Amino acid sequence: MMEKNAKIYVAGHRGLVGSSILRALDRAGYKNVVYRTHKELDLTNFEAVKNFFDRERPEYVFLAAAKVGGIWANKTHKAEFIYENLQIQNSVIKNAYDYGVKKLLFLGSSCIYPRMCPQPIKEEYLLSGYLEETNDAYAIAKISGLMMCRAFRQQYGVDYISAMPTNLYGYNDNFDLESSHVLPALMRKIHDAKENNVPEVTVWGTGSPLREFLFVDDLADALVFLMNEYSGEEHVNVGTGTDVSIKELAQLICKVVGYKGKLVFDTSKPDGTPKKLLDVSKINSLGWKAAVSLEEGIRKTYEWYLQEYKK
Ligand code: GFB
Repeated sequence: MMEKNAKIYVAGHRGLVGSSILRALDRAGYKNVVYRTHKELDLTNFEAVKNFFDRERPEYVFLAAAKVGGIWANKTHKAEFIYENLQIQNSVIKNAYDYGVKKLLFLGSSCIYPRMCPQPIKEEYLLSGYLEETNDAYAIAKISGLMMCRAFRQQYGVDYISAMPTNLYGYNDNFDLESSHVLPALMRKIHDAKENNVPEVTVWGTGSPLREFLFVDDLADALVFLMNEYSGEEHVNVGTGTDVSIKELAQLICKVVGYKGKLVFDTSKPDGTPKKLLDVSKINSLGWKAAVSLEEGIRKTYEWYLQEYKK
């Protein structure tokens, strides 16, 4: 268990995941949390990260900093995705080791698994086939981070663990239409269409791909839970165990937003992986389950979008 006064570093605290981890730690009574903005600390700079660890000496690290994006950003900015993520991981994981961090949690993504692997996806399917082409550079970086934690654990005996979340959404998400993931992109498009009385909304791809969506506050609870309860070499999937088609997702967002127009599908845009549903029996058997339904999570996110994002 992390002691309540332990010094905890959350890397990436302004992002979707990191900001949610801060809230979860606060709820759980952890008050000695350190973080830096990107401007204050460039995590791709090994020396800067070394100085930070030397000065702050955190005891626990949540590595939630990463360059992330949706299918289009991943497909068109592969160099940045592989370079920046490898640099961030190398800097943080190695310095955590050099400065005696007690425990580190690395965050991956469900796109690390082979494109056509059996569903639902068990942890053991990692590296059993070819990756999805639209996000292979990002996936290789994330697999390297996971492997680095495993290698450090094997060689040095340190307690570094990895969690693999499914597609995430929630407060502080990226709503930029080019670089975001599907859920915030569709929320923004559907909201704008409603506001401007536009009769139709364009959805990328065929609408048939299946995706599993986890509300980010559920993820953060799972991460604090894993930090306290799990200590193993194998990574742990974090998801809800159910998926929906992109068309069904779009229809659900229309319902929450109150939009009555038509959905049209732009098949010149990629579908990506046909199905990506995590097997969550491992984390469930450890004692954690997702609590927020997709409709409830979309409602909460839309309320946040109306109040906060629009500001
Ligand atoms: O969320 P998304 O960008 O990422 O797209 P992936 C999921 C599906 O939604 C794809 C479709 O089939 C998209 O074509 N889609 C429909 C849209 N309309 C839109 C839209 O307006 N914007 C976006 N972005 N998609 C990413 C990976 O894959 O998932 C990352 O590239 C990472 O590496 C992340 O793993 C979680 O689920 O396809």
